[in-house]
Amino acid sequence: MTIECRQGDLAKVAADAIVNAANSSLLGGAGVDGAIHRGGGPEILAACKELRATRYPDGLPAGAAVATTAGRLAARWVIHTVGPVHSRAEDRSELLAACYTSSLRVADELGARSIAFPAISTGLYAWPKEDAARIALRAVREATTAVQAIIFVLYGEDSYRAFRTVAEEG
Ligand code: AR6
Repeated sequence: MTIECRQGDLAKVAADAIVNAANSSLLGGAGVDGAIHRGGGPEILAACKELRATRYPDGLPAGAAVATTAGRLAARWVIHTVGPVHSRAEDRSELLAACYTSSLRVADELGARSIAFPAISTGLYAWPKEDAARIALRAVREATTAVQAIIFVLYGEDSYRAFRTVAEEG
C-alpha cells in the first residue's frame, strides 16, 4: 500500500473513491462537503436523501461511513464519513481514527483500489492539524485493507505541511 500527501482540491481527484468530511445529516454543508456536492451535482444529494429515508433515519453517526455515487466527479464513489468535533474536555481520537478505518472498510466492500481523504475534522470541527495528521496516518497504516493507494489531499499549505511532517516522522 502506498500513502501520498498532496496539496489540492479533493473534489478534483480521480481516485476510485474520495471521502467526504460530512455531518450526520448527510445533507451537505461547507468545506469539503460543499465542494463535493457542488462538483458532483444533485445526484449525490439525492443518494444521501435516500440513505436518510432508509438506512440512516437518525443520520450517520460520527466514526461511521457510507458510500454513494460520485455524480459528475472524476471519482467513482463518494464515501461519506462524519468526524468528531474536537473537544478539550474529552479525547475523541478513537472516533477520528474510526472515520479512516470505516471508510477503508467501505472501500473494500466496493472493490476500490485507490482512495483519497481530506484532513477530516480539521476545518469546521476544529481538530488541531498535526494531531489529526498523526491519528489519520496511524489509522491507515495499521488498517487491514485491499486498497492499494491512499492519497491525503490537503487544502491549505499548513495542512499539507502538518501531514508531510508527520508522514516523514514514520
Ligand atoms: N479539498 C480538500 N480539502 C478541503 C477542501 C477541498 N475542496 N475544502 C476544505 N478542505 P471541513 P470538518 C479542508 O470543514 O472539519 C462541513 O460543513 C479544510 O481546510 O470541510 O470535518 C460538513 O458538512 C480542512 O483542513 O470538515 C460538516 O458540517 C479539512 O478539509 C463540517 O463541515 C476539513 O474541513 C465538518 O467539519
